[in-house]
Amino acid sequence: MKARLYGLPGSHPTMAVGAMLEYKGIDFRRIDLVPFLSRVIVRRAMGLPQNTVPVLTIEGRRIQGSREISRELERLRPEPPLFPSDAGQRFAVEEAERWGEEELQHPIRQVSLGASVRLLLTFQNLRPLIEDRPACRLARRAVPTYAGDAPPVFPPAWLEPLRSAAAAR
Ligand SMILES: N[C@@H](CCC(=O)N[C@@H](CS)C(=O)NCC(=O)O)C(=O)O
Repeated sequence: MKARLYGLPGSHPTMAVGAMLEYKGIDFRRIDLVPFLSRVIVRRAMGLPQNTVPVLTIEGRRIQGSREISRELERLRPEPPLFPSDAGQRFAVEEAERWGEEELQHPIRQVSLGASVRLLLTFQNLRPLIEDRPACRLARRAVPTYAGDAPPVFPPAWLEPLRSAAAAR
């Protein structure tokens, strides 16, 4: 059984799906999409209902979302199990998974200030406009290396306000 895991650099739900695949012993290749372009690829080219990753292709199917993927993996390869067989325990695990996805996942994106700003620094378009700011120095100290280097994909009009602010500093 072979799989392809589409993600984004730094995506924690994609990391979680990678861990599920490793736990199940399923061979997979991880493909990191370019941020923002990923939305078009996932929605338009792959024809999926949401514009987000993780997306897994496996056994001729395309599955989107970490919780949907965990269930499909359990169906395709029951052993070793991701969910307990006891109904009460399974309910508790599913509830923990729901909480992690619905309530914890997004606030972590917001509170991890150093990591978020460090992610911003992986955009070639943005880097020269922001890297002299104290928040970026903090981000580089907190996260010295960060996987990913996004090519210049932003329309010039989006960058203009940042350019003017940088020139005024
Ligand atoms: N809640 C979803 C994750 C959805 C999500 O927000 N994915 C992010 C990456 S961690 C994404 O694709 N962001 C791209 C964008 O919003 O453009 C899950 O657990 O599968």
